[in-house]
This record gives sequence, C-alpha cells and structure tokens, in this order.
Amino acid sequence: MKRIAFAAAGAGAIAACVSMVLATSATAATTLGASAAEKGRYFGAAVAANKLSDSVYTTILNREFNSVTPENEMKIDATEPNQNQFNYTNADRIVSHARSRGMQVRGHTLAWHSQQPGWMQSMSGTALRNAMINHITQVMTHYRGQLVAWDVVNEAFADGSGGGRRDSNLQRTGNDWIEVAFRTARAADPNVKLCYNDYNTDNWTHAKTQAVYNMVRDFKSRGVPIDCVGLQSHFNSGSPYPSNYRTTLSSFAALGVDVQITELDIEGSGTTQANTYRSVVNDCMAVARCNGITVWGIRDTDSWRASGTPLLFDGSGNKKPAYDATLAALNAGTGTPTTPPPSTPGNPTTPPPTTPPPTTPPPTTPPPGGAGCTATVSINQWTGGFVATVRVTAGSSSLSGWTVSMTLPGGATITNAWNANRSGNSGAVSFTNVSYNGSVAAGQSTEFGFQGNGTGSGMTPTCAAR
Ligand code: 9MR
Repeated sequence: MKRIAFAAAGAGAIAACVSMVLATSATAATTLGASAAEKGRYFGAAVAANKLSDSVYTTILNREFNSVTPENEMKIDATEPNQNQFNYTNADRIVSHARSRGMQVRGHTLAWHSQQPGWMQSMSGTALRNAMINHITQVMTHYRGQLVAWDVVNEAFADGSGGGRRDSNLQRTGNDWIEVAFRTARAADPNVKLCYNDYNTDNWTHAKTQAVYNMVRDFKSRGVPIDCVGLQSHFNSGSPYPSNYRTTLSSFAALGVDVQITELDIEGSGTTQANTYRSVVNDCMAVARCNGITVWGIRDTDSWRASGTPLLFDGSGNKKPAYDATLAALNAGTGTPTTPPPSTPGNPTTPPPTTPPPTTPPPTTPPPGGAGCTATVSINQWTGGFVATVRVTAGSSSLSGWTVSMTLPGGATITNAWNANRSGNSGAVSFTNVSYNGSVAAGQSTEFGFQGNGTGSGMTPTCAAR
C-alpha cells in the first residue's frame, strides 16, 4: 500500500512539473524581438546597408529583431556629403527593409563632432550653427513619420573627471548648441522621440554620467524638448559593466525621459560574457522606462570591435551563450505590450499631414478670427539665428488654403522653411500652405516653420484664407 501511495504522489508531482514546464515553454517567446515586444519594449540591432545582401545576416535580422539603427548611413557625412545636397540612398534602404517587416527604426545621428563631411569640419561660428540647424531640419523632414526616435546629439561630453563638454567645432559655436539642436528637432518633427546619446555614461558615479544627468535635468526644468537618453554601453575590460548600472538607468528615467541602451556590445566569451548580457537585460527590465535595447551589430564579425567577439551571434551566425542568456532574461522580465508601431512603409519623401483630422465636431460658438484665419509665431532665438514656428488657426469656417504674411526685422534673412511654400527671404515675406496642410477645419490649427539668420523677434504675422 505504502509503495503504491508513494508512486501515486510521485506521478502527481511529475505531472505538475511537466505541466509547469509546458506552460512556461508554451508562452516563452523564442526570439529577442518577440520577447521584448511582449514586455512593451524593443530589441534592436545596428544594421549596415551593404550587408542587406548577405542572406545569413538578413535571416538573423528578420527573425530576431524588431528595431533597427543604421550603423553609419544616417550620419552627417552620409546624408549631407556636400552642403545642402542630401543623399538618403543607403539610409532609405535600411528604413524600407525595416519598416516593410514591421521593425521600428532609431535615427542615428544628427549633430556630432565625428563623421562630419569635410565642408562641415572646416566651418565655425554662425555658419556652422546654421548648417547644423539646416541639417537637422532637412533630414528629420525627410524621415518624418517613419522613425520612432532620433539621436539628435551624440557624444557631446568629455571623458575624464572634469564633467564638462567635449571640445568641438559645434561646442565652439556656443554652449547652447545642444538645446538649439533639440528645439530645431522638435520643430522639424513633433512626433518622434528626441534622444541624447553618449558612451561611458553607464557608471552612476562617473563625472561624465553626472554631467549628462545634470544637462537632462536642466532641459526638463526649462522646457527644452528631450524625450530619451541613450546609453551606448560598449563594455570591455577598460570600460566594464558597472554594478550600479541599474541606478544609472532608473535615475535618468526618474527625470521623466525614456532610457534606451543604444549600442550594446560586451567583449568576452562563454559564460562570463553571457552573465554580463544577462545583468544588462535584467537591469533594463527592472526599469519601466528602459524601453529598448540595441546591440551594435549582429554577428561578432559585423562588430566595430570584431576581435573582442562582443555580440550575440558568432561569425557563422550561430547563437552564442550570450544570446541564450539575453533571451532568457527578456522572457523573465516584466512589462506589458503596447500597440505595435505601424508597419506599412511610408512614402519616404512625403511628410504626413501635420494636422490630424478633427475628431470633435466644430465648436458651436465661432472661434476668434471670424471666417478667415489667424497666425501666431513663436521664436527660438540664439546668437545670430532663429527658428520660427508659425501656428495657423482657422476661424469660424474651414480653410481650403491659407497665406501667412509678415515682415522680418531688418537684417534677418530666411535660409529655409518647412511645411509651407515661401515667397521672399527678407523684409516682407509670405507663406502658403503645401498640399497636405491647406485644409484646416473651423477652429483647428496647423503649423509650419522657417529658419533664419539674424534676429527674429517682433514679427506680427497676418493670415488670409485662399
Ligand atoms: O560602428 C561604427 C563604425 O562602423 C564606424 O566606423 C564608426 C566611425 O565613427 O562609428 C561606429 O559607430 C559608433 C557610433 O556611431 C557612435 N558610438 C560609437 C560607435 C562605435 O565607434
């Protein structure tokens, strides 16, 4: 009797165990991207356009990742090789590869001391400041509606114990260059997340980490637009994974920004490397606003540090122990799925309308401005230049087109405009709607902008329906 009772209990225990294992394996995601998505996050890779013809590479990319960062193709030297001549060929290849497969895209990067084209390297002062603003505006306008985040400014802080800015031609245009870059970015695409991205900002006690933290805190307190902080997280023996990494992630998040691990690679091999990957993923999963991780390449041989074998797949495309640890940590993590980003590829050159169709009926009392329209302007001024954001509001009737006129202050000249057709670049100027923002329902608004040299204050725009 005793023996039978034991056997029955044993069988029950085994059955319970089996059902637990089955329950776990039935729900556990089997790819990095799917697992991250279940937790409302993404798992991405840096991608090189010239590898999209390598089928081993694209098989892993398409299977494992739900986010992509162009490794070099959106950098300044790639997108604006000659001043005001933009080339999006390789970046567009990556964006369309990703978006046609439902992956999201992070843009990298708009303002950086490195990988500047020759014409920009030799620039300084107001000319460089304006070139930066023009670059940000043009590139972001091209990708409007297609990306989820942009590294607006990259690596602007110095290494070492000083906690100051890195010297560069951009820094020498004035300490406000970073905030000007972010304000310009918001004006160019109000719907994409704007990130500051840097390396050696992983250890909470380091002066560089604190300096970036203080900048983000200052931006938040003064209303400078910033949505996310990217920690590159290139780890090796000289720059090891710090035990206070989670404190760094949660401290940035507490400022009210998303935190993203943007360029992760960890030199090493075997169990040691796997354990560090596990720790990094666990730390991110423990912080609700750590909403995504990007590894800086796919196979070890794709890495900028190939000899350190720092990635999740070996040179033949096999999963390494680091892969298994990463997937397990993602599967064990917390978070709830969010609605996936739209996966339909957009027309890369046509920005979406800036004004969504109104969801509420027009107001019953006529809004101010009568049947026509009104316009207001806000100016973001720095020494020698400005960005103007103009809001056009329809009066008591809907608009099917509009013209905004204003007089620029003496000495001010417009260098470029977006979301409007422009006539004139100094003195009396006017703007008319473009195809996608002429229709404005009664009481609703749309925006356009322009950038200029000189001083932009004191303009009083007038609006007329057309
Ligand atoms: O991985 C990139 C490599 O192919 C380029 O040669 C290099 C040139 O600057 O940039 C590498 O990517 C860097 C990234 O853009 C910013 N953070 C450091 C990355 C590794 O150097």
